[in-house]
Amino acid sequence: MADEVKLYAVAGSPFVCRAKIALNIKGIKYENLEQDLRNKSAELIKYNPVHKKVPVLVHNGNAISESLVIVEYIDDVWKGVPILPQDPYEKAVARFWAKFIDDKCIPAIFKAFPQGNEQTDAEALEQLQILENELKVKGTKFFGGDNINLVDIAAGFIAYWLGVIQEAAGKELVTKEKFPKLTVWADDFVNFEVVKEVLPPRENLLGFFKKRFGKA
Ligand SMILES: N[C@@H](CCC(=O)N[C@@H](CS)C(=O)NCC(=O)O)C(=O)O
Repeated sequence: MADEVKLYAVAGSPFVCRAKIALNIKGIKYENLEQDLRNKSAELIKYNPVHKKVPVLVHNGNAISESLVIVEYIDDVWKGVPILPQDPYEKAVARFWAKFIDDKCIPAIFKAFPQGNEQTDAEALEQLQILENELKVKGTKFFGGDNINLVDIAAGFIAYWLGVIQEAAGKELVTKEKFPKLTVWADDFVNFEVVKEVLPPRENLLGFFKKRFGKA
């Protein structure tokens, strides 16, 4: 019997996008179930009763929540192009950076926008500098080497959404001058075929954030 794969999603979410990239890497066909987060469906609440958030992947009736867990699940279930390193140490290192991005980087960026202050800006810049340094030390195109891996997928928010947020807020924290490696990486990431195919249109995101920041 063919696999039944459903993704509970919203179009502009960087977390949903992580799951979409992973599914695209593996070439998995799935049903995209767009959700209204202001009026959550009974199904979403049933499948993710703890957080009631998207993305939720439902594979043959089994629900998996949390985007990074979903990406790892997809990598475990479907062979083909790997998303996590095979070597246990390299795998642990990739999980470390993905967790750093979720626990430190993204929250710091959210605090710095739309306005923020000296302290929030300094905190966001400090976390981003750590990623900049990691790319410099690695000396590779992606965190994953020649190909994207879990870390690149986790950092997709920084590659794509952050630029949109900066434009919507009229505040530029990340510049080419301050973050040369991250800037080149971001460009390579958003133009990587399996990523490009699933990114939400920039105009839609910009409109969404302008409205949210009261700048529409
Ligand atoms: N840690 C979660 C975050 C997911 C998340 O924040 N999803 C947002 C959409 S971008 C959501 O569903 N929000 C609904 C809510 O907060 O009630 C993950 O990685 O999947």
